[in-house]
Amino acid sequence: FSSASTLVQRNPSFSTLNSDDISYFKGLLGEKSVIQDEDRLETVNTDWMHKYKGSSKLLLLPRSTEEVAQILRYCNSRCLAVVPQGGNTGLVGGSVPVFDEVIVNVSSMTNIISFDKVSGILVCEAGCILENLISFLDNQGFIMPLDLGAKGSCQIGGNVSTNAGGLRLVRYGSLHGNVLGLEAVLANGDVLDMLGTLRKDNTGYDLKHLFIGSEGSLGIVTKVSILTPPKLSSVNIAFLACNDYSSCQKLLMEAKRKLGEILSAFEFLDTEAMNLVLHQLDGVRNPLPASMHNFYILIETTGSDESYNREKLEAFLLSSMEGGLISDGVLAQDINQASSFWRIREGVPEALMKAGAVYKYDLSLPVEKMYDLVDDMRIRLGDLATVVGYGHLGDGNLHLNVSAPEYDDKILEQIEPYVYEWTSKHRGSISAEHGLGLMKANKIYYSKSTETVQTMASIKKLLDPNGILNPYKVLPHSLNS
Ligand code: FAD
Ligand code: 2HG
Ligand code: ZN
Repeated sequence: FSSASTLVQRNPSFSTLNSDDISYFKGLLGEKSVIQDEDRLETVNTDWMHKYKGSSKLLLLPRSTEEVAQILRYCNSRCLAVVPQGGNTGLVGGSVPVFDEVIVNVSSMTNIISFDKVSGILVCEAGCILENLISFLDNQGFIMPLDLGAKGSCQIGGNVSTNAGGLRLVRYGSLHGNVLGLEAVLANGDVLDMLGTLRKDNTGYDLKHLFIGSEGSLGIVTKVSILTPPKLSSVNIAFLACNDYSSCQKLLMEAKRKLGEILSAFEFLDTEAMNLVLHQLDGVRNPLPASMHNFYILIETTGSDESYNREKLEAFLLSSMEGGLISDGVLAQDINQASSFWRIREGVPEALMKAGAVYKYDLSLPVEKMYDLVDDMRIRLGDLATVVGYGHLGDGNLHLNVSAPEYDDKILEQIEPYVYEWTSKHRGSISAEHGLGLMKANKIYYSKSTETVQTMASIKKLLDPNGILNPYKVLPHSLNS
């Protein structure tokens, strides 16, 4: 575990929970939604990686926006710090308390408020689990514009608050484009109704964007309005091998040009990532077993005409094979094979977890340079650890993971600040899609200018003057209280 106290000091202006507070919350929410049970608290105090651990004594489960508003109004007046938590699948230590913050989870808010079949606009409460929304929409003939490996646990409110990217961004773009509106509760309990369902609305500042990706530091998201694309009948998936990174890059350029509008995912993993998945996860096999390849690419196409799309994809694969860009490949023949390909790519985080200690870096970098960093890290770390590179190549997003039997300061010293400096030098982002959380709050300057960070801190002060919402996260600790 990362010991919170070595990273940051508890803000002394925050109060400590007392029995009057507990009585207040029980009166407001009822006994069942005020959780003090030790086992449940242990779970919600610990993040998905088992790397960050807080010591909260209270989990609150509001059922309505009004309850969220009353909780925050009370916490603000008492100066009690709060961590908004969703599915707790975040990977940067943002979703768990650092000290004794009160955890607020909108997991009981799971209503679908409306779905407009003409426009594809879905309005729902923030506690809806992503996979449930995917199933709901599937029945209506639509899909979510985002998909990620954590879909079975993450909540749409958490997705919006992290501005999650995921596996379909290359086709549908980010949540800044797809979220049409939201409702959020500010630290003082004020409810901001920005729950628009319009594609176009230029009436003043578009404040919803502040909440998309602000990781619970500006308000609790309670409702979301999201534009969903129709489900198209033809989906094809190819699992391909490339000998070198330069071929992966060229393949991406070709895919954008030749597959064009039907391209819906372009993901990659290197041989180390593939090895981990094969060794750590049950029932996974390499679809290209003839030999180990240096890189694997998963390409998905989605379109409305099966024969046209299949022809297009097959022609692309043939020309890529003839041009020497791919050394081997297989097209999924049925839905089971398709999901087995996805299982390999989506299984990498789980395989890394099972392998032991893991250091995660989620970087946006120019595609051309991206894999040089993985090579550099291998040289720096030698036998100390296994360096794994994979991610959303189509979006220029590298997931650099360093896996070792256990956490070791010697390893960390070889990685940081080297990775951040490297990224900054290439004008990349030190957080492409996972956020800053606790892990990278102090690293923000590698990707943002001083003036920009100051402006962020002013906005935080305006919306949350006591700094009760997700303290110690996102903004550098010097500006966070
Ligand atoms: P949590 O982890 O609970 O919280 C994340 C942050 O959002 C915290 O700062 C929290 O305070 C805040 N928050 C949560 N709910 C609310 C709310 N209602 N209001 C205000 N703030 C809130 N991420 C990607 O971007 N792309 C991926 O492809 C991807 N794949 C993943 C695969 C696996 C196996 C795992 C474990 C994680 C993956 N993630 C990915 C990271 C993670 O799933 C996402 O960040 C996700 O959006 C978090 O949602 P959550 O509901 O679990 O939020
Ligand atoms: C993914 O794309 C997730 O699989 C997790 O964003 C990335 O674990 C990681 O580094
Ligand atoms: Zn990812």
